[in-house]
Amino acid sequence: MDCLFCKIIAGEIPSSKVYEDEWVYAFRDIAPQAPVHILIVPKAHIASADDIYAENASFVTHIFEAIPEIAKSEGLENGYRIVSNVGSDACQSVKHLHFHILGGKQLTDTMA
Ligand code: DGP
Repeated sequence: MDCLFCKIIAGEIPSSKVYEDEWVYAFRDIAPQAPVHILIVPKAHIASADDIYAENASFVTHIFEAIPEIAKSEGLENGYRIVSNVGSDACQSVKHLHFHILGGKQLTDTMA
């Protein structure tokens, strides 16, 4: 499968790793939009939040267990934002489920 994030998970494309376990991989976004901008992805190929089912939902559970650990290690004690773009209206550019973790500054109060 020709998936950029699958290749990053496999180490075929270099990335700045922040966190990894059996289920998830987290790395720094190549074009950060905040002082801390991390992407966290499931190690299984799930195209987007539209493709989460009972059979693969445990990957998402593990993502949300890892996020607070990552936020703590990045010093985001004042808060952070989690974003997942789904489909073209949301400008999803990589078709592998990912959650942006954004923080390290006062974020705007608008999201769209
Ligand atoms: P989205 O628009 O939600 O699909 O976000 C995709 C993000 O992926 C975008 O913020 C830029 C990031 N990105 C794209 N290619 C690479 C890459 O090769 N390496 C890293 N670290 N991030 C990438």
